[in-house]
Amino acid sequence: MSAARLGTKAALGPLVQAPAYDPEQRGEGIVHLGFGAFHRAHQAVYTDDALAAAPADWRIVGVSLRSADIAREINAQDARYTVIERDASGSRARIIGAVSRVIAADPAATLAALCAPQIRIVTITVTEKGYGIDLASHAPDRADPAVAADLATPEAPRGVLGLLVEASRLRREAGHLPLTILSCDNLPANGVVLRDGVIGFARAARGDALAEWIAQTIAFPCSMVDRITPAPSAETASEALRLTGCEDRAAIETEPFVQWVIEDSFPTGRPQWDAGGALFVKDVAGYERMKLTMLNGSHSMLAYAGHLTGCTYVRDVMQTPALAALVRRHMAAAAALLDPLPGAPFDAYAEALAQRFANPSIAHQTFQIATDGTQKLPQRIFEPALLAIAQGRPLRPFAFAAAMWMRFCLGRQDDGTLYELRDPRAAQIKAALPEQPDAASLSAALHGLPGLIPETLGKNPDWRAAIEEILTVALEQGSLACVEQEAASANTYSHV
Ligand code: CS2
Repeated sequence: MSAARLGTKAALGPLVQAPAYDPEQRGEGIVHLGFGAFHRAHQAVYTDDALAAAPADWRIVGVSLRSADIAREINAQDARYTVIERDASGSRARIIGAVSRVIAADPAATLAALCAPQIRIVTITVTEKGYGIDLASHAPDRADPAVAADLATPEAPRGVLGLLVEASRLRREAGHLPLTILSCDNLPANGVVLRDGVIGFARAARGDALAEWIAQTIAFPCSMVDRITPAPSAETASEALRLTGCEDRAAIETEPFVQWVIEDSFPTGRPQWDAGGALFVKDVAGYERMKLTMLNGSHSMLAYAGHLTGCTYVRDVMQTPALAALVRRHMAAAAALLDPLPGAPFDAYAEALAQRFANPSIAHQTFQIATDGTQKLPQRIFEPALLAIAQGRPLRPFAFAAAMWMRFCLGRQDDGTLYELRDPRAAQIKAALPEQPDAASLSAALHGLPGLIPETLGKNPDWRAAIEEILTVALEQGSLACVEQEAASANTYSHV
């Protein structure tokens, strides 16, 4: 007999943690844009804890902006899904009740949800590229197709900025409470970036009055989010079945660790996310820099170096001594640039990160992390590199990460195996690549991409020399030799 589908009526296995409240008795209060695995493993879990702690109306209306699949599957399960936490000690399953329904790639229904009077918060996980904001100037990126379309027809928006601005306009007209808009993506000062993008879009699409009203009325708190969540696989679904006894086509797997640091600026109220361990602070910047440069920075480095040397998963990287040493070197170099953070010693943080990366039960693909390098490297690698130059600290670890990305951009492993370059600027990268790349021509071509590598960094002779030296070894002796030589000399360089 086939197993029952997960839902309000499904019988659960004895070891599963079910919602500690009656989800159907809680109303909606949040719209979430970008209903992917990370949201299901992170903000939705915190909201589930908040709903269990206090009887308030904060269930989430999920919005899947691009695909209809997840909405169809999860709505068929009364929006219930399984979160599986995995580590070396085993797997634990929990059913989340915090989501009320999911809207599938339907802009009109999304706008209607954003305008509903009971909604007070919009949370967002759309990845770095999903906002349509130029990250250097914080202006709406008119080359982004959704931004361009929404500027032409602001009354029928489909992109993030267009939806937020039109919803703000309509709510203002209707006299509803303004929304609080909370970005949960890995961007530095994510709330500030989003605020500037939304105000810029409002000014361009609707004029100064709406832009000013948004600037005066709407809060855009910054937040730092963290939970390593691989894309769910067929194994995730079979593990969910084993643990819950139910078929679940929206299950996700993740690590036990979870962290959320949020700027406490919610004029129209918020869930008790602190019940799930969220930390509300005045200023998120220190936490954000620590996470972006130590975790995400070393992640990007190991993704490129790992993929090129045949490590499919992050855990494989941590089993490879040379790569693991480079991960630790990178974290130490990033930590050295940070202002001290009370209560968060960076060496302990680095040690915990190394343990998390090594989690043998999490299959986090290096290729997944390697996507969208042009959107990730500025805040993860280039900004810390500039800081290292300014402070006279080691530059080499950041140059190594950048060189590995450049080598990765060639789209082939040392044995000739080809892979796809997944990046919104992939076409530009390919067009810029030299036909017969050597270290100098490859580095020059990628330094020439407009607006990517900061000019002061690109003009720094130490940076350029380090990148060319690393690329020369990678291209002439192979990626593995390059990684091994880099690790062998790491002690020397760490004092440069
Ligand atoms: C990763 C992040 O894919 C990536 O670029 O670095 O998604 C990382 O796993 C999360 O930020 C962890 O919180």
